[in-house]
Amino acid sequence: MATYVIADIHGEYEMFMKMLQKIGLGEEDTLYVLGDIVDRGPQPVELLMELMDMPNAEVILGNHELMAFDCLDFLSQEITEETVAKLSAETIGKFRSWQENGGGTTVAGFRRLGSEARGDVIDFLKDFLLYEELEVEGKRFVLVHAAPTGVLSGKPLEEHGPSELVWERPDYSRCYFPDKYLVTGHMPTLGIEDNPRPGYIYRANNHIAIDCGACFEGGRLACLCLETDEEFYVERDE
Ligand SMILES: [Mn+2]
Repeated sequence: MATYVIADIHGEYEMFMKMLQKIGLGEEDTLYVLGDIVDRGPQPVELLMELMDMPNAEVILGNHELMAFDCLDFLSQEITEETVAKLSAETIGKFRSWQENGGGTTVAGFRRLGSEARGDVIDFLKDFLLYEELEVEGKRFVLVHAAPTGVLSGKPLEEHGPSELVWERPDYSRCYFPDKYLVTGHMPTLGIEDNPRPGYIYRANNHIAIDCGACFEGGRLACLCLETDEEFYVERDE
């Protein structure tokens, strides 16, 4: 029985399937997906459908799911005079900023689905966890997409709302939880200053950063086993 964490797959369905093979995920194992499943890469909706069918996958919200969710509900409606009239400046603004952040592949995949499957995708997105706390082999972990904004100023983790957990880049020079490891995605380790191994899992001050930039040139998909601390990687051209 092993516990794995992965993050920021961003539509890289093929790389994800290779990773499942590589770690040999069994029925007794659990895979936590720390958000940003959708957008950027070529097959985000296929990836969502795959995860939906995996009984041992636990999905945690990312900023890209948050952006998608706001818009997909609207997109799945029939286009009528009434729905067009409801197209507020706010909705249009949200849609535009999502598209500027790589939402195109998610919209394309969503459009290919029938109405029942669209409903299933939206229901699935509604059920994403905001974060998870775990104890594995005596070590405690907080799994969350990005930095919990208020923790450093004393706000309890459980009082954070969705948008307070998915946007902020962690400050790796500070320790958020002295007695727990903070495992996050969101910030590709390619871009972490002073990272001796850009593009691989990064550790400092009880942080474990696992977004290794699967959808970016020079990046790869990473997965970490919490029991053994073993790191697994799938290269972009593997
Ligand atoms: Mn993110």
